[in-house]
Amino acid sequence: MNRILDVTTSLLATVARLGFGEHVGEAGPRPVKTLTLYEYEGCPYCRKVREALTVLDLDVMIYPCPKGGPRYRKEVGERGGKEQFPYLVDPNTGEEMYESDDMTDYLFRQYGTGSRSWMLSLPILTDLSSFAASAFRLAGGTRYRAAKRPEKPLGLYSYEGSPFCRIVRERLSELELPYLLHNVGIHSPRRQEFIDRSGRMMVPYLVDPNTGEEMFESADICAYLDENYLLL
Ligand SMILES: N[C@@H](CCC(=O)N[C@@H](CS)C(=O)NCC(=O)O)C(=O)O
Repeated sequence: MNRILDVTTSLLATVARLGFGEHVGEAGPRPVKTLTLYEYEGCPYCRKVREALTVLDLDVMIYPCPKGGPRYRKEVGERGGKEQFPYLVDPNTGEEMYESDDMTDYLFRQYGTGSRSWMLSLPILTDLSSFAASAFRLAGGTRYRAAKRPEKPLGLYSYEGSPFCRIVRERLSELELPYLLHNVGIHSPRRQEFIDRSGRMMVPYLVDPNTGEEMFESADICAYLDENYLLL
């Protein structure tokens, strides 16, 4: 896709959700172990859960499950009984669940201050606006493209509402590359730690422990991922 169109449609996806998933909200207790989410970027229900994770300032291990993906879809079928996404695993409580609304409810109760944000609670409109966001992106991140499996999961500093981060998450999703998603939304207290590591506050920022590469710039990151993992 042409770069200007790519960024514009990604911005429109953020606007469709009124910028929700850009700022962190009030956080509650912090999990000791990292949560796991099976999802794919074009799925409107998965977006709601990722938004909640940004607002609650939580890291999450992402296993992308694009359509046609040979790896993690099966895993969900084996764990929960069906290949439906998103699927959340919380090793801190032993909870595993389908249903995005149950997940956002659970996350705000467990790691927030109780009730979930109104942007995730509007009857019809929440889902409709998330579908609109996916439509602006022509369901980017939905279809698997054959890729090498990395030995170690990658790392991505990101936040849900960033148009540039979305472009990278879509590519990670299409290539079915597992990654630790470090959410550093606006006003996240963890931003300083990120700046100490990377030198400045800018996302997306990719960390690849398989090659030792670390980099900013969504276009460069996508090119890097294609070059290192895409199988032609
Ligand atoms: N009510 C469920 C709906 C989930 C759902 O329909 N997910 C779709 C993706 S958007 C799915 O898993 N489709 C099967 C597939 O992708 O193979 C929720 O909110 O989590």
